[in-house]
Amino acid sequence: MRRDLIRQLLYDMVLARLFEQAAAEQYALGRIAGFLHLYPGEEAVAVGTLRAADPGDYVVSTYREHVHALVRGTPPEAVMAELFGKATGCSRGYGGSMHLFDAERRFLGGYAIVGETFSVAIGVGYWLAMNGEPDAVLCYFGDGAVNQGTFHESLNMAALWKLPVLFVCENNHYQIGTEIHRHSAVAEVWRRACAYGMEARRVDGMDVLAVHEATRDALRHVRAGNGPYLLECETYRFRGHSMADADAYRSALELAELRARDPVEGLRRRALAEGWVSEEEVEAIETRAREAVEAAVRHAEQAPEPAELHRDVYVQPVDLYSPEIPARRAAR
Ligand SMILES: Cc1ncc(C[n+]2csc(CCOP(=O)(O)OP(=O)(O)O)c2C)c(N)n1
Ligand SMILES: [Mg+2]
Repeated sequence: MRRDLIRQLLYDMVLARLFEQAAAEQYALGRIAGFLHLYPGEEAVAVGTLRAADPGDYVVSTYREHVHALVRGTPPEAVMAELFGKATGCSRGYGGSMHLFDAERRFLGGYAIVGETFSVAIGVGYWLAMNGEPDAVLCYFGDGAVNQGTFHESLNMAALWKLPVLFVCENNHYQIGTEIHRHSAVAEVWRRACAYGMEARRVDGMDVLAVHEATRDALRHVRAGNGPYLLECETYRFRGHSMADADAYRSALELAELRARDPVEGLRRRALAEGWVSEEEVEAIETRAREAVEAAVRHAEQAPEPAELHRDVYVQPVDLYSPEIPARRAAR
């Protein structure tokens, strides 16, 4: 195993975990508005797939996409500032948590609509195929998206026209509070690709090395002109669906069993046991990641608001805290 790759994966995994923990804290402090969907438990999927991709490949992700942007290389400052809605965010503060965008790194979003990523990805794939470009598209989606019409329509077109798209299912077994076997007649997502004559497989999404290897194989298939591929990564989220979710639909036993398979801890343990990294190297990696997240939060706190937030938007300025408001309401 290449030691530099292991160190990179470990850094990405630790950074992902710490970044999301910091985002949860900042949300609780009221500095992040709107919905916030976090990734702890699922890190091996974004890290394993994106570290196996080439920098020229395009990425289309869902609303649970902070880690995808980070692994792609968007600076943590630019991601955190976007969550804060600040001008230095990667979408200049206009997008927020669900709409990260970084054209320079071919990170094409951040989509809040379930099933929206498929049609964007096949559009890019079509363009790549038409122009004979060597790049591929990585298209992320949750288990909850596979009963949307766009899933089937896009898989059909991608297979028919042999588009260079790698469909990556982040199967965390839940669509908000609904477990997959309650919403899907066929709960093994990878098997659905067979209906379109598409190559597919399932991989342990809690094991970053397994995800990395499976992605390399899948992308080799795609780049060779064989058409699209569907990779189902079986994973689990450790937190609620979003910060607004009380997470009351899972048993403590279920959570405890899956937390015991923590993908960040798993990689750290294995890398040490195999002698791929030393204790000192792990410590240095963790320190570097912690400092990067702290710097990102400091940056986001101090960054300016988007200058043009209210331009072209009709607003009737109202001071909600004015003593006149309750008086006006009472008079109505
Ligand atoms: C078309 C559409 N319907 C409903 C919603 C509301 N919604 C937001 S997330 C979500 C669950 C999606 O679950 P899944 O695809 O498994 O992704 P996960 O959140 O588990 O990563 C739903 C139903 C939406 N955003 N878009
Ligand atoms: Mg899900």
